[in-house]
Amino acid sequence: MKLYIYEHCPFCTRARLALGVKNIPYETVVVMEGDAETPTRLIGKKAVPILERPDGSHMGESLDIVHFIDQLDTPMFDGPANEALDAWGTDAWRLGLKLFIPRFTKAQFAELATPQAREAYRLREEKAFGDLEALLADSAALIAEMNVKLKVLSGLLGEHEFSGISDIKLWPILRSLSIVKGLEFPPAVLGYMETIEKAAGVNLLFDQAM
Ligand SMILES: N[C@@H](CCC(=O)N[C@@H](CS)C(=O)NCC(=O)O)C(=O)O
Repeated sequence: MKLYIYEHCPFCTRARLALGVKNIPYETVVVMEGDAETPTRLIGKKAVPILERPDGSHMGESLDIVHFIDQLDTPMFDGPANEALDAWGTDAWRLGLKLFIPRFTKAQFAELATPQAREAYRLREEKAFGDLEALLADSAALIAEMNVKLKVLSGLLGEHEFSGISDIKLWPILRSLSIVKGLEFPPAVLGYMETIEKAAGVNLLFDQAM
């Protein structure tokens, strides 16, 4: 199977995570930012992730892809959600975006490998989030706020291990946050992030934290 992605995209990470922890072989195809033609040809709109199924057809929507992947062998993600983790993710998402989006526009990702692609991405995010430099200038306050939330998450995680759909939603948010220098990931949160990184074969972004 082929998975069309942007490397930075948290929704794409959900699908990569599901394939990785289920040990299902797949090929990734990075769609360049600014390339509307490829996704539109495959699913009729400009969005990733896109899965090419074994029969050659294509599907979008990360959670639909995860569900499809899950049904290919013994299901892992069809149990009850962890409502506390889901609620944490919903609450942390808006603040998280303000931290990781401006950094993503400056980071090293294959979909940003040309100046045109990087500019297309910067413009897309500027349209959605406003002045990205102003968000970066506000980092200290945003980081302090997120550090409080990470402590709360640490209490929720405790001894929790990867067990289902709530992890498929939570881990990509934490991966995205790993590009933010100055965030303090409590040991329980960091352990969770690193264990899943190894199990799924999807990299965290600490090596390019800024
Ligand atoms: N609901 C979709 C959301 C996917 C999504 O928003 N993907 C972003 C990338 S992170 C995207 O493709 N944006 C449109 C664009 O590139 O213009 C899903 O869960 O798959």
